[in-house]
Amino acid sequence: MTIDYSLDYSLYLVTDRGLSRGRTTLEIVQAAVRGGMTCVQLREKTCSTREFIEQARSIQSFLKEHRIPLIINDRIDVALAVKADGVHLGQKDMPIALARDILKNSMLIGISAETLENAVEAEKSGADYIGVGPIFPTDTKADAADPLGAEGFLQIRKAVKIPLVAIGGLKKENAAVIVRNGAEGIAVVSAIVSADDPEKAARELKHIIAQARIS
Ligand code: TZP
Ligand code: MG
Repeated sequence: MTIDYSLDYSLYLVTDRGLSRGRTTLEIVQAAVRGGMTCVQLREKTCSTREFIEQARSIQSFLKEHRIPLIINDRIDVALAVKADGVHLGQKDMPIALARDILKNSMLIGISAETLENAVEAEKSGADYIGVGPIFPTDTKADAADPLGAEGFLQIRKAVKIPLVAIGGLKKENAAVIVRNGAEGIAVVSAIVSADDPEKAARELKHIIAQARIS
């Protein structure tokens, strides 16, 4: 896939306006970038197509200045329209083969995996990375599958080679074990989006990730 800057999944922010306590997506993203966030997925589950595009545009120039990839959740049309760096697809979204046919190598494709089988299949189908989760219990996603736990994540790590971004209930207290179990990235919603101080939350998580990599 062609993207002009190097991909660093280390601290992957997934947005959620409903949880951001009145702060705009741009405010959350700017704070998270100051704290060391490396990749962002814009996740808009309820708004109109037009508003989704406006949300993407509201953060895109800032992200470009900071060479941070913008990944769009679910919507290939929105990703194409705003020339995002990637799209993230769940198990019920467009099948990756069709998505790749449309996107060719113009964009990253990330796939959500809730099971080992999902992850193996995603790798076989040519995903650029896999979002694995939920790892721990979470209130953020209403229809989340059963948590995989650190051990379930490790089994997936042993089965696939492409980058894995762990998601679901991740926070300061439990991120290190997942990094040590081989995650390229830690993805969070509430730990940053709902934090009193999103910049500090991002900085602390980034530090924990860096420490876990060398321990
Ligand atoms: N996919 C699996 S769990 C999840 C998503 C989008 C939500 C993660 O949110 P949080 O607040 O980081 O637990
Ligand atoms: Mg989806």
